[in-house]
Amino acid sequence: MTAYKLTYFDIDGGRAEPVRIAFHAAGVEFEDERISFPEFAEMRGSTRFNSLPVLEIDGTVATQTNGICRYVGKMAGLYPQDDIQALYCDEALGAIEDLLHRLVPTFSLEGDELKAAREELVAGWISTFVKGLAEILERGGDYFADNKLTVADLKVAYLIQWFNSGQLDHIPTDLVEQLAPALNAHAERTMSDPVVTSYYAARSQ
Ligand SMILES: N[C@@H](CCC(=O)N[C@@H](CS)C(=O)NCC(=O)O)C(=O)O
Repeated sequence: MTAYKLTYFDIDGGRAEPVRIAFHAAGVEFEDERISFPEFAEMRGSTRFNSLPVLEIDGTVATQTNGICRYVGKMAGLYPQDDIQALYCDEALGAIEDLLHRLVPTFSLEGDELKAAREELVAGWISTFVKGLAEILERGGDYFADNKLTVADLKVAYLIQWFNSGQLDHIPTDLVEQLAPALNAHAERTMSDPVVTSYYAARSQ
C-alpha cells in the first residue's frame, strides 16, 4: 500500500484542507502531519521552496498545492475527467493561488501600513478576483466545474469563508455578500456537502 504523508500547519483550513478532505473522500489513508508555526520556522529552510504543504508519497517529496489537489482529487472523484471541465476547475484553483500571492505579503505589515495595503487590495485585486470567481461560478452553475463538487469548490469555499470570518483586518466581512452573494451561497452549499461534513465528523471522533 502506498504511504502518503501530508505536512501542513495545524489549522482546519488553508492550502492543505481540500487535500485532506479529498484523501478522506477517496477512502485513502494518509499521515496528517500538523506542525506549529514555530516548528515551521525551524524546518522552513529544509523544505523544498521553503513552504508547505508537502506531500510525501512512499517517502518521495512533492510540492505545489494545486498539483497535489489534482492528484488526490482524481483519487476521490473530485477532479473532472473531461478536459474542458478540468480547465474550468484549474482556472478557479489557479485564481485562488494568484490572489493568495497578493494577499500574503500584507501579513508582515502592521498598523497604518497594513490598513492602507488591505484597503488597496479590497478596492483592487480582491474585488477583481471575487468578481472573476463569481463569473466562473455562473458559467458552471451550482459548482465551478463538472456540475458537481470538485477540489475547486473546496478551495474557493475556504477562501470565501476566510474573507467573511473577520480574521483578516480591514477586509470587510460583508465584502463578498456585497460583490458576489452567489459565492456565499456556493460556500454554504460546499460546506454542507456530505464530502465535507463526513470529513469533520470523522475528524471529531
Ligand atoms: N506555490 C506554493 C505556495 C505555498 C505557500 O506559499 N505556502 C505557505 C503556507 S500556506 C507557506 O509555506 N509560507 C511560508 C513562507 O513563505 O515562509 C503552493 O502552491 O504550494
